[in-house]
Amino acid sequence: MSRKYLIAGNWKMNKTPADGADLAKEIAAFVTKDESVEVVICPTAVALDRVSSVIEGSAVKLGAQNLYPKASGAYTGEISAEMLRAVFAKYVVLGHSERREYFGETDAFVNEKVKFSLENNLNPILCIGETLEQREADETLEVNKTQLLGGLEGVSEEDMPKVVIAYEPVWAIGTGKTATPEMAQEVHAAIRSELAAKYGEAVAEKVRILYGGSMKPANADELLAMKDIDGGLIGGAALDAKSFSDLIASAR
Ligand code: 3PY
Repeated sequence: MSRKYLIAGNWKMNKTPADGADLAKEIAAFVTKDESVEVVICPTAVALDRVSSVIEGSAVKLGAQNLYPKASGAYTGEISAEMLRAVFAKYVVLGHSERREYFGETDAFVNEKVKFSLENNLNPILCIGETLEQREADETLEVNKTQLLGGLEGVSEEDMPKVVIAYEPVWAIGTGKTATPEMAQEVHAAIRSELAAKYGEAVAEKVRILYGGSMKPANADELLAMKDIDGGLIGGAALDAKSFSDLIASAR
């Protein structure tokens, strides 16, 4: 497989800038310059600048947790792509289920953000995933297909290698429950085949599909062993240097 594993820490609304800087320092010390795994950390907006300074010159990359799809202006509380680039962010998490659930983000809005991030040289990590109710109603593949294709509407074939997909079953987020490797692989394979149908096999083979939802050192090896799982978008286990470095080690 030619895809490089990606381990991305989604810190959510945790860590002050000072605490984030301490954690980033520990992570940067662990990640080597010739790292076989791509490592990204996504602090809160107020910690981005400080964390960026700490990881400067290391192999750790910076990601943001959101952006607003307009260049600038009267959008109180929002953050632009230019601001993210100014702190050297490379990635941006978009469409996380928490944003869909608590902030009413729709596929159409997530799609605007995905396109805007690509136009502004930021790599989107597009999150998709079904709820427990949807899984129990046997709608898993359909729901993920709708969110995937909705989020990628109008994204060109040339841009696709810059896009990362994160499959995060909502019922496995913050619950301690994880999809079994086989359950996750089934959805990852379906995502890749949707990508192949839309963009062709060669493009689909290049796109990294991360698993998210209570990925931790105890289950990472078996998840990462699956053919179509190319890394993880990590929640709680990314907040601790030891568990995050164990996850990186699992991906090496
Ligand atoms: C989790 O693992 O809890 C996540 O939501 C990662 O984004």
